[in-house]
Amino acid sequence: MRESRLILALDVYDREKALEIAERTADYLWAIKVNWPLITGSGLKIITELKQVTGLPIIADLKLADIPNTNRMIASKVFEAGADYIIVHGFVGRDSVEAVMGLGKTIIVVEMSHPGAKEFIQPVVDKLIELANELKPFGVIAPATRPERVSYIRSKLQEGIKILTPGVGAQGGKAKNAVKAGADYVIVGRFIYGSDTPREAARGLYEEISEVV
Ligand code: NUP
Repeated sequence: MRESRLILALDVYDREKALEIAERTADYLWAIKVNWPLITGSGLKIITELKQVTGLPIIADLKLADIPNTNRMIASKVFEAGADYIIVHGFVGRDSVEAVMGLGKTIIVVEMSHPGAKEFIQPVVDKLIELANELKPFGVIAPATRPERVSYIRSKLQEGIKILTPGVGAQGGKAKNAVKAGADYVIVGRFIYGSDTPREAARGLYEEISEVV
């Protein structure tokens, strides 16, 4: 089986439900992304449990956007819990991002997938790409809802920095189009965890992506 490029966004509150969906879908995933809904619902220890149950890398999508000291304090607990990657906002400035990068593998948001991203984030995307090119994080977040923006970001981003794209399924984006535009990984939540058959939903996406890579 080809290495997966699919990341499950496990945005449920409930611990048991999260573990069950993770176990069912793990075969088709590259990683599992946890966000505030699951952390506020089940506690930080869910990161450790998900790792134990699936053996997959865990991405903590906290979109940290604070001063360096606070970012560092939060990130150190999250890495201690077993997270392999953490997502941070770039717009707060280089020092806040660097504080996190010193602790573990980091993913910087350069453009978000929702319509509101056009208001404040899209206009500064070039600066955020520049920041990423200088700091060389593991990856950046770009919108699967706007494949043309993924292509643009890919054209400006240094080789080797991965592009992770949320916005497939519930937000209207297509996995195939995001990958064709240059995404290395596709992040999918509701389309998988909201399905009656999450394993089948994950398998379908895995196969769709495999057709274009
Ligand atoms: O720009 C972003 N868009 C986005 O949807 C950055 C994100 N991190 N996300 C997250 O990806 C969002 O918070 C959710 O966890 C996931 C997408 O979920 P869904 O729309 O596939 O259900």
